[in-house]
Amino acid sequence: MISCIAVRNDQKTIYTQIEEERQRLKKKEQFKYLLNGSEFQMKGKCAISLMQTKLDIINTILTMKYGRNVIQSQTGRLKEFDSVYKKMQKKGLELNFDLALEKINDLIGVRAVCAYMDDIYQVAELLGRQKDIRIIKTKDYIKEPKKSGYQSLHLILEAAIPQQDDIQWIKIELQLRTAAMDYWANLDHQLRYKRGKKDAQLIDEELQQCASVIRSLDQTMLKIRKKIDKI
Ligand code: 0O2
Repeated sequence: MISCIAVRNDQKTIYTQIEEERQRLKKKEQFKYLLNGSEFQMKGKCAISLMQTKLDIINTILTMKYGRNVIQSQTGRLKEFDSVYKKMQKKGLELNFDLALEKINDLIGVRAVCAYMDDIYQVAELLGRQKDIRIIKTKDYIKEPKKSGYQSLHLILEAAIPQQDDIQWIKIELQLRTAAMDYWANLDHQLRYKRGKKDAQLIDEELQQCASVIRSLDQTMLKIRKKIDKI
């Protein structure tokens, strides 16, 4: 009799586990469907394209002002499902699309590479003056680099995207950095996935040292440019 009850309880636990797993997979599929669905993809692409046009215009204004190219390149991307999923897990968030829209700042991301450190702040300032842009948060990893050595200026902003009869404010993360910062971040990103536990601390330290070399390079180039500006 006791063993019968035990078997029944075991079965119940297995059924509960199967049901929980089924619900988890269902949530994951629903989330993927909304992220890859045409509405979010369409709005995201419009937001990227609007932001890139704004950056082009700012670059034209600053190029005319300084007689040199200020924004050297720019890219935009919509975050992939696997990357969003990992980030939500890391933040301990339930897999829910509305929650992702609220909490994950870089679902829609644009990155611009500027010539000099001070150009980054000029671009940010001109962007902040625009009526169809709201800067929600600034994360200045140039003034205060991350522990890893990472440097960039992040603007979490909302851009007004025209809809059929209205506008919708859509959140975008804009990363502004110099070419040197970009070089470091790209290699760090590549190496991060290949880094094992072995020698991890040593590698982190070496990357931090590289970041400080990059920083001093940026500062020296800026000094040289300022000297030339005065001539
Ligand atoms: P991926 O793969 O580039 O998309 P929070 O805004 O505080 O809720 P979040 O978004 O982690 O949390 O903020 P944070 O730290 O500002 O990082 C946002 C992005 O900056 C990262 O996105 C990276 O693109 C970049 N980043 C931050 N730290 C580093 C770093 O140490 N090395 C490199 N190479 N890039 C970094 P993801 O989603 O983490 O990564």
